[in-house]
Amino acid sequence: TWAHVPMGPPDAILGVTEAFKKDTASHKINLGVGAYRDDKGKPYVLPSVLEAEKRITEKKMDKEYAPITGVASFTKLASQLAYGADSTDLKEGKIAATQSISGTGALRIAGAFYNKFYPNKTIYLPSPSWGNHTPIFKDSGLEVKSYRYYDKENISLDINGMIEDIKAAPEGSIILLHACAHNPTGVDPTEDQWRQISDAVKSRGHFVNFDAAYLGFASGNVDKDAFAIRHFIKEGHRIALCQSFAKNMGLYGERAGAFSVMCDSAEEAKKVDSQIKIIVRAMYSNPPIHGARLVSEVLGDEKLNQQWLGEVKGMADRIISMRTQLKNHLEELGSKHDWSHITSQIGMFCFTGLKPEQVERLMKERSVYLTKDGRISVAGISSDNVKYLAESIHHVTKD
Ligand code: PLP
Ligand code: TYF
Repeated sequence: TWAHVPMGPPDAILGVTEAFKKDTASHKINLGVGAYRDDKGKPYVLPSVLEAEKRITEKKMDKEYAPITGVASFTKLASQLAYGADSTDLKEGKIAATQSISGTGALRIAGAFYNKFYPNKTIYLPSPSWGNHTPIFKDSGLEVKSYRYYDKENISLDINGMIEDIKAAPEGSIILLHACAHNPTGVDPTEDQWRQISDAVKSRGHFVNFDAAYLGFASGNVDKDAFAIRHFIKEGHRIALCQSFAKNMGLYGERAGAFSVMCDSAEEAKKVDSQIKIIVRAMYSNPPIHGARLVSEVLGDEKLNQQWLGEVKGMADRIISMRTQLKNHLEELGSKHDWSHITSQIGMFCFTGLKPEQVERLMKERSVYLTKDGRISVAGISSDNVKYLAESIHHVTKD
């Protein structure tokens, strides 16, 4: 029956882990997937999350289905985190929010919602963007196009190209913006550049969907990382937002996320909410409860919330420290290249500028695994492997 089914290619990012697992070298390093590791290279369960888990267990809660749009306390707190606890739109009930199967699920609901209800079916992604964006939106029935984002030459934001492309897109297009810690480049607009982007979007009447998978991870401060989202709202944009708690709360496999749509009135939000329910019902009926309960417990308790903020900052700071060490080692080794982008980029990833042949050599000759585009997950670097990594990068870039 299935003989005609062709073999599909592996996921460009998760495929790197497959190759890494097959390597028997003891000094091998996996810098492919963006998952946080502690300085011993181990997955990290946040102590605030462990405490929340303990409290939830003690409550002996039932395992009944959540409503279609998820655990209500979770969506409320997730929205407050992004929009600000003092957001008037939130208080006035103008934001329709639903729990989602992490960030990916939020993006998929967004795609389905736009395909059904937004008149313009084209979504513009930054070039480059997270590898899953294109398949998610194509699968949702949208047309996917891109706007210039990354300037390879100068290893920086191509702000002029970006503004030009946003202005050239047909009026009322959907523009996807990474709220902070752009994946894969680690290059974010400055606050002043965000203002320019907001103006350009407004001048063409575009609709913005923010993807916020790293709130807190860019700077260690959630409010700072939510600047773009809140600035756009202040400027009168009616945005939509896809949130993930995979990274900032370390809840990867728990799949806790949210999709929210800002409406003109509470009445409009109720109608949007009713349609999101119809979309969700047909896709998976209702979301998993455990991760949402964890987030809700952490964000809803003043002390735990403070503790969590400290832990997010701890993760962000370790990543920043690894960037500095990697760059210093490369300089000490006498590398003639300019590696300043390693420390100027932010978030979990560093877009090294390594060419596909060099990436290939890193994997083959040094057992250092990363994606073909030269992106490394800085979270995979530790005090124990940073020197070896610098030597390896120097080895493939010195001539
Ligand atoms: N969006 C971006 C930009 C990401 O980097 C990721 C990966 O973490 C996601 C969305 C969604 O990931 P998840 O579905 O694990 O929350
Ligand atoms: O970019 C990353 O590495 C993360 C994790 O299919 C990820 O966003 C990667 C690939 C994928 C799902 C998540």
